[in-house]
Amino acid sequence: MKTDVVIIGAGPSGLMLAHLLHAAGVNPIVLERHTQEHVLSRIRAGVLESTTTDVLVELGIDERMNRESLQHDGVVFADGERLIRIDMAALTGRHVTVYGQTEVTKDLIDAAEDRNIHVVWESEDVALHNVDGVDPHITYTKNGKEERVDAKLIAGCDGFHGPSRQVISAETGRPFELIYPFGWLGVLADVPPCTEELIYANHERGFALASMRSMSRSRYYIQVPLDQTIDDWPDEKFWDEICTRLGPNAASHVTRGPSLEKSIAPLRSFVFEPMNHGRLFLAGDAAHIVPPTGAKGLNLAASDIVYLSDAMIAYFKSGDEAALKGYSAKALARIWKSERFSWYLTKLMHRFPENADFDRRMQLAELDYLAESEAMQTMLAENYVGLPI
Ligand code: FAS
Ligand code: PHB
Repeated sequence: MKTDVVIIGAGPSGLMLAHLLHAAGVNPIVLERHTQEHVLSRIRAGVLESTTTDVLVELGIDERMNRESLQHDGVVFADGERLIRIDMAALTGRHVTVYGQTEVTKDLIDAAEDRNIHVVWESEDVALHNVDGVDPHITYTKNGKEERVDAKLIAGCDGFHGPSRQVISAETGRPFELIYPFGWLGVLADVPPCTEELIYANHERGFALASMRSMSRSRYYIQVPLDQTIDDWPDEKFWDEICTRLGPNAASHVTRGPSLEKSIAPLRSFVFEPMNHGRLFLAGDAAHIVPPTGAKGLNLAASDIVYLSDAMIAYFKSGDEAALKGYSAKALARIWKSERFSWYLTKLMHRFPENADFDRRMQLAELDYLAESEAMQTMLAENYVGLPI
């Protein structure tokens, strides 16, 4: 088979790219190792920048999001004593949208079926060949039969553990990585949220986050040591801990209930440079990872895809390769600024095992400054709603 673009991975990156290319008359094929059900079972991001919602609006896939999402004009930071609300709308004129990644992915999948975008689910043993040669192509196995797709361009949208980044040699590309000495235990529960806007808490026992998917479904997180598992956290113990860390004001509004999903995710900051090699272009988690503290992961994937789809469409429409050549540098400029913000918030809001008492005082002084300084609140707000694309 021959096609314009092979996209590896049907997560948000791969699906957004497939839709944008298809809408421009470029012919993509998406290869996804798992089933739709498996992809939709992953509980991940919850906060969307306008970078991401604008893609869904442009594609006309925003109807359910407009109906079911929540608009948040502010975000709250807690230091164990008080709640510090950052009025993002007043400071930046912008807001964030609360609509789970699962819902975004479902809308993209449903629309791909309606628009006959070619997605091959359960494509196994995906391998990339000659990405910098004369015949770049992909092989994979489907129902036990080996297939080959020759493509003009290849998009590596296969996440942190996918094969795309692996084909770029150490002589050609390099990683930058920081691994944090803790993880996030996340719980999803069909109970009303304890707050109307997200609360990020820095408590002496550790970080906590009160988020949501709707006004009847809550998403909570607590920082946990890396040697713990979900078996260490039965529901009641989790509810007790989240109430302690959020502080008495928020805790008084927490509704307890059975967990629908409970998982622990490790935290890392990771960037791979460059994001291209030959006819292969990386996007999303295949090229970078942020700690979820800044709610940037999914939104960075969206900005990569806006840049990459524009560049690919220019190439197929006019043969112009300039934007393809400039893709990596352009995407990395925004990626590194979001990496900084996510790293900064993670350092500010978590207890680090080696944290001396002095470090804790530095965190509390920073939060004290946040409470008093419009300049610092504006810095935080403009990063949280999303830097310009
Ligand atoms: P994804 O990982 O979502 O998708 C990659 C796709 O490629 C997957 O469907 C995978 O099955 C497929 N694939 C992999 N290998 C393949 C192969 N060999 N062949 C074919 N297909 C292959 N971000 C936030 O903003 N907030 C959060 O709270 C948050 N929480 C997260 C929790 C976890 C546990 C993880 C892992 C990530 C979290 N993220 C969060 C980040 C997350 O939302 C990502 O940024 C987002 O999924 C990026 O989308 P993709 O780049 O499409 O990568
Ligand atoms: C979520 O709702 O899953 C969520 C929200 C904000 C974050 C991280 C996760 O920073």
